[in-house]
Amino acid sequence: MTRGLFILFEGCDRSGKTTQSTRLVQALNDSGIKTKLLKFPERTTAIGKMIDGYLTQSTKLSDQAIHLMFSANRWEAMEQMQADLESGITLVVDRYAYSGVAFSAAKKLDFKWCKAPDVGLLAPDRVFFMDIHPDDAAKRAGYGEEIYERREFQIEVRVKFFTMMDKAWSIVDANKDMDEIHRQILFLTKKAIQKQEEGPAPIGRLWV
Ligand code: Z5A
Repeated sequence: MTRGLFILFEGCDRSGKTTQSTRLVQALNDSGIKTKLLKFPERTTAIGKMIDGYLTQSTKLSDQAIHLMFSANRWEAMEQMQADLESGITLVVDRYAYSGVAFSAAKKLDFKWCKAPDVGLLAPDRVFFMDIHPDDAAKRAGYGEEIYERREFQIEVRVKFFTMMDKAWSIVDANKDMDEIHRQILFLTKKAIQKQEEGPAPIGRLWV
C-alpha cells in the first residue's frame, strides 16, 4: 500500500484556503482517494483554545509565547498525522508552520528563531500558495474580524511566505474563479498522487 500524501494550503487571510481545501477533500474522496481535512490552528485542544482567545483578542500573550503555542498545536497533531499518512490516508491541511513563521517574522521576530520550534515536523509533499493581494482579500466577506487582519501587516506576511518557497510549492492565482482554481488544484494533486504511486517517497521532515 502507498502512503497518503500531505497536501498543504498556505496564503494570506481570506485567500480561499478553506474553500479550496474543503473542495479538494470532497473531490478526492469522491474519486476513491481516502482523504482527511485538517486545519491549523486546531482550536479544539487545550492549546488551541488559548490560541483562539488570543486571535479573537480576549487573551493577551507575548509574540514569543503565541508563536510557541502555534508550534505546540502542530506538534500535538503529529502522531495522528503520521499514522494517517502511513495507513494510506491523504491529508489536506489548511495552514501550517509556514504561516507560523510568516506571521511571527512579520512582527519582526528573528526568522531563524521562528523556524526553530517547527524543525522536524512532518513536511508537506505539495504546497498550494493561494496568492492574493491583501487589498483584494480585504473586499471579501468576514475580513477584519481577527487580530492580524490589517493591510500593512498582511503585505509583510505575504513577502515572508515568498522567502520560504521551494520546489514543492505552486503559486495559485487566488483571484480567479473558484471552479477554475479547484480544477487546477485537483489536477496537480492527482498528478502528485500518481507520482507517489509510481515511485514512493518517504515522509519528509521540515527544515532538517
Ligand atoms: N496563524 C499564525 O499566526 N501562526 C500559525 O502558526 C498559524 C496561523 C497556523 C487564523 O488562521 C490566524 O492564525 C491567521 C494566521 C494565524 N490570521 N490571519 N490573518 P485561520 O486559518 O483560522 O483564519 P484565516 O486565515 O483568517 O482563514 P480564513 O478566514 O478561513 O480565510 P481563507 O480560508 O483563506 O478563505 P475562505 O474562508 O476560503 O474564503 C474567504 C471568503 O472569500 C469567503 O467568503 C469565500 O466565499 C470567498 N472566496 C473564496 N475564494 C474566492 C474566489 N476565488 N473568488 C471570490 N471569492 C472567494
